[in-house]
Amino acid sequence: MTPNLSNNFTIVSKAWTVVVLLCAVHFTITLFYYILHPEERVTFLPNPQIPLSRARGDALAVIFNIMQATVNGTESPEIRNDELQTCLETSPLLVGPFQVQFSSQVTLEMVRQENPELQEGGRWKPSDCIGLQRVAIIIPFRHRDEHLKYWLFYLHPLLQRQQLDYGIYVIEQDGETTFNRAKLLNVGFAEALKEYDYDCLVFSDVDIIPMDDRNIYKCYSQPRHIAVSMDKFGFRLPYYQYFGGVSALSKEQYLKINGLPNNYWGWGGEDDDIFNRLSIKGLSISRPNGVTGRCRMIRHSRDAHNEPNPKRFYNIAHTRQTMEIDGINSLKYQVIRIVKDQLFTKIVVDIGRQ
Ligand code: BGN
Repeated sequence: MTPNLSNNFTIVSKAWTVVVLLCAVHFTITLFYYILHPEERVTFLPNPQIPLSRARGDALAVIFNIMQATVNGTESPEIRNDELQTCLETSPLLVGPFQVQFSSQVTLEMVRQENPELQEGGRWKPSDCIGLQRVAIIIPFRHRDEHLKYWLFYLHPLLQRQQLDYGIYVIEQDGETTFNRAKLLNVGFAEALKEYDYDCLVFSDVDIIPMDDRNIYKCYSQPRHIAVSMDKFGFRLPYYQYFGGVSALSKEQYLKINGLPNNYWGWGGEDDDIFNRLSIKGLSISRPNGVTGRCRMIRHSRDAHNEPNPKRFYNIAHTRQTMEIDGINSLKYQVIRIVKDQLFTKIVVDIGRQ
């Protein structure tokens, strides 16, 4: 190598060393600043309402979690309850319409594994914000385990994306006496409220699955009809007053109408009675639009011991006379047993007979 070239090489090599040292100093200062000024960090983060672990592909979030753990001296940064803010009015986790099909093999064990965050009894609430409402989902039930599997498979993830503080209550009618849907729903109201201070009750048939998570399973200023656009009815309301399938009432709305009727034994009419109660008390019905409100119903043959109720026509013509004496204020039942599963609370109940 000529002396000139050798000199040039030494100068370039020294310059590089200086550049590398400067970068190291800059990185160290930035790192210290980042650790010592946590308040400056949030601006770099995705929406704080999105659980950081779930904001898939966000490497910054992962680094943030690790650094936060280092600063706090803990492995997993727990957010204290008194520091939580109410979740956003519209959950950022919603995906909109999704596929619902009943052909795939679903097992309860699979659903349990896919929902590891569930508390015993099918309870869940967001960990990074306060759920908008405390919602008890009440499902009247008998001999429909096959349907319940699908319901849990689709609804648990949906309710979590909706960021609700919720619990699932399956109310099973004991014995083989004629089925009474509305009375079971009343039992669900009474039992769920013994457990937690729910402010909203969603009454859902076990065979109805929503197809869009923007159809929120919560309460509104007016009673909410949720199953407004079912495949079974050609994705439209069968009639304007229809309030069946899935509907939501706040505790106040429910008490204002003295709960639901107890005297509809067999299929049909109890949902029309509830509609009558609401309109007699001057309440109106709130509904999602026909696209957001799309639902699938699991096809099945008619259940045994749930024949069409011949008294339903007479009953719905007399709601005004019966509603004050028949409802939550006259409810009588006997709890046979309570089963706490990871996915739901099942309450087996003797509600008597017609
Ligand atoms: C109606 C039933 C409802 C049922 C809907 C949809 C009655 C009362 C007498 C007219 N009402 O006819 O209970 O939810 O169909 O299936 O039968």
